[in-house]
Amino acid sequence: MAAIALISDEETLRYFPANLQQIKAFGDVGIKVYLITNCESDNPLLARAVVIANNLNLDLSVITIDVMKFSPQYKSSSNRVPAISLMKLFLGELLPDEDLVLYLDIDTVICKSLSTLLNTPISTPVAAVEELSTNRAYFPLEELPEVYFNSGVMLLSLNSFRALGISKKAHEVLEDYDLSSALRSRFMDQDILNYLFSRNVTLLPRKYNQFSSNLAKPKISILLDDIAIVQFAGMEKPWNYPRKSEYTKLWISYFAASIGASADRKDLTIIKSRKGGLSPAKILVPLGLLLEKTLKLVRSRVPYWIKNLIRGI
Ligand SMILES: [Mn+2]
Repeated sequence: MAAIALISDEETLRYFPANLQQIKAFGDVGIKVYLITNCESDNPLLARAVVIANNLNLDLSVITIDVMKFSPQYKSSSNRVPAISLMKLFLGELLPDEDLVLYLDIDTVICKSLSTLLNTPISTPVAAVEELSTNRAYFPLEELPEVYFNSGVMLLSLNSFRALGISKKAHEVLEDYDLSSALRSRFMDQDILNYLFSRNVTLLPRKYNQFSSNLAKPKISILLDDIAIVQFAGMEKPWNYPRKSEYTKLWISYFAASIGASADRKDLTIIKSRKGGLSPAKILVPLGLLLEKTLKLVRSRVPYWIKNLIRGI
């Protein structure tokens, strides 16, 4: 059975208990869970996560890392994907005792049992869901990948990672300034993973990684009633978006259940801001989404050579 691995920086660590609650509900009994984080080991949110995992009877191992060791130019992309997501590239090295690992982003919501997925053997280093959006077309290198997958949910053969020397390859990519800046410019890890694996990936059924933004469209959501994992990819996160979608509500219920008595004021603000009242997120996030949409529209009308030129600057 695959273990589960999540990666969190200081900012998302607050929400990690919601992931634990979901893993408890839908992962197999005895499943191993890994949290990879760059937080100080005495961070109170980390201590809280450990207590919650204990209360849930989950086998959680925390791996604290110094990211500077892995990536010399450690900073987030223009798309605000946290820089720590680059650590996905080094999971083979970070989890030397594991072969098969299900990697999950913090912004995922599990809706159904993951038993089948966790027990799926794979013959490629990566198994993931294909992205049908235009992100493949925005791949920053001239040669587009054959298949373009999303890196928010991935089943990984870490044995293959180690056999193929992926950590070393990842270091080489990150140290090549031009290649690395291009590949990290939008999604940090995702374009690098596609660069490394797009010819060597198994596609998983779409139900294992459905974008919340697609589910907001009624025609699509009707077709998909067996969704196992929803991902809040992009700006809309279940903890910062006022829209009370089915899956946002589901996330809130997990989060509220997980923190229970250990909630502090900030957690309560997160939950309360969903129930009416004005929070900065209610104004800023829709504005941000509007800006994102406008930029997308503008970008889609700009010829490719200008984009390259801008990127060059
Ligand atoms: Mn994500």
